Amino acid sequence: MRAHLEAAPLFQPVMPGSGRPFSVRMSNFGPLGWVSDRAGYRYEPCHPVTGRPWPPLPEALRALWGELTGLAEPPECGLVNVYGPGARMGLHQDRDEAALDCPVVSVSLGDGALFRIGGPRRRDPTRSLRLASGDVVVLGGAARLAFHGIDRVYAVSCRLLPGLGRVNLTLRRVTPLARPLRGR
Ligand code: MD6
Ligand code: FE
Repeated sequence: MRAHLEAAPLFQPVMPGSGRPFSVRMSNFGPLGWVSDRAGYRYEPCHPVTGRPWPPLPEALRALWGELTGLAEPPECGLVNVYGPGARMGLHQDRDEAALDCPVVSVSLGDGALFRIGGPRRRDPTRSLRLASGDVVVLGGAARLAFHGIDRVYAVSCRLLPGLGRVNLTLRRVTPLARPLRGR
C-alpha cells in the first residue's frame, strides 16, 4: 500500500458545490477511483493530480474480496481513506455504484475509530462500534444502503502506520455485473 501511494499520492478531495475540503485524504487502487470535487462525486480511471491511471489493487485485497463475497469478479475500486488526528467522515450511503447488488468491503488499518451505522434512512436509529486495525466491515444485502460514518479516530492507538494514523480501504464493484447476482 505504501509503495502504491508513492505512485498515486494522497490528495484532498473537496465537497461538491461548496468546495469545502474533506478532513480525510484519499487515493485509489484498481481500474476506477472514487473522486469528489466541486462538480460532484464520480468514478475516474486516472488520478486527478498526476493524471496517471490508479495503481493496481494489491493481490491480498483481491483475495480477501473473493473470500468474503464469493464473487469471481474482482473489485474495480479500492478507495484509500487516510484519517489524521481530528479527521472524520459524515454519515453517508455508498450509492455512487451501479452495482448495488454487490457488497462493499472495507479493511481498517492503524489507529482505531468510532464507526456509526444506522439504516437505509438518514433518520433511522444508529449504533456505534469501535473499529481496530485489521477489522473488516461488509455492507451487503439489507445493509448495503445503510447510513454509516466515522465519528472520531483514536490517534496513536496503534503503531502500525506511523505518520498515516488510520487507513480505511474500501473495495467496491462499480459497473453492473454481466450476470447480476439476482438470478444466480
Ligand atoms: C471508514 N467506511 O471506515 C469509512 N463504506 O473510514 C466506510 O465508509 C464504509 O467501512 C462502505 C462499507 C464499509 C465501510
Ligand atoms: Fe462508506
